[in-house]
Amino acid sequence: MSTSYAIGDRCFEADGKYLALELPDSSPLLGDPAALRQRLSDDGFLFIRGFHDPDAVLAARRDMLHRLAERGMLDPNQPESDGVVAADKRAGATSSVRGNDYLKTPSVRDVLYGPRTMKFFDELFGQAATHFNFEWLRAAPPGAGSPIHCDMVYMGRGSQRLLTLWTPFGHITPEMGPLAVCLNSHRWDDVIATYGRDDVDRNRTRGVFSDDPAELVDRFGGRWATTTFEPGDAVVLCMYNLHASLKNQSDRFRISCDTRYQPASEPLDDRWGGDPPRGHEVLWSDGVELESVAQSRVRWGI
Ligand SMILES: O=C(O)CCC(=O)C(=O)O
Ligand SMILES: [Fe+2]
Repeated sequence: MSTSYAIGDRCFEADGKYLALELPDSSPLLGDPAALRQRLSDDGFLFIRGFHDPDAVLAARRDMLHRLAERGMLDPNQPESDGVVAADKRAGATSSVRGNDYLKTPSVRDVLYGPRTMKFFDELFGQAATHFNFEWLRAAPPGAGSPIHCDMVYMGRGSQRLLTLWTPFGHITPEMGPLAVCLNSHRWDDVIATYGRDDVDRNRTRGVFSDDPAELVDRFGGRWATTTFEPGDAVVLCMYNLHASLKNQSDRFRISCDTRYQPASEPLDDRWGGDPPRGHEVLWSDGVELESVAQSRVRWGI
């Protein structure tokens, strides 16, 4: 087991100044929407063990692994249930959220949009909830990791009460590159008032706030935090929480999905509501030139 983890190109020791391998656990608040709302506003996220039915999550995982195996993505000499990536699929693979529709099985949708999940958001919003029609499904191979961002810049044209749900499909250790949240980042007003007002398609950016995870600790006073996730666990994120993922240092796919929920009565960002959803008009176009993070930082003045 390695005790050093990476976000982007920076390595951090476990449970040091930069990275905690522990997330505050909000599961005891389940069933108390007012307390959950308060915790979400205080912390910028909720980590809830047993959010989903673990058996349903494992059934969906089995279906996805089977489809990955059918496509030759898994090592045929290892148990399919381990999700070990085929040797010839490791190098240069990405964890793109596009082209993954074949993994979005009915069992996956049942977990993400079934009655248990929708009831949670109905109660949290205090009114009927709805969801986007796009699932950011990630089968992240060895070496992959997500950059530092908040979600607002990708989906901010509709309801401002939008929330993200990050669902790990299986047992995900820190070695496997899970979601990492930056504690306190939802309170950084200067960041929210500049970077947080961007729209990746309008501003032609990748949506990344910084390429240096240490900067968020040393300069802004945050701390990165993640944990070992079990089937059934989930994280609810507010739109201004800065997060990333650790780099996947294992030989397995890290399979997770992020989905979005909002009050049904509020407008939906028109990129994500259609069937099929339109998606990013600029970010996902071929050949567009995007502003670098360094250029964006000058524009934001931070
Ligand atoms: O799973 C990841 O790598 C990133 C997740 C994320 O950005 C999100 O849930 O909004
Ligand atoms: Fe995100």
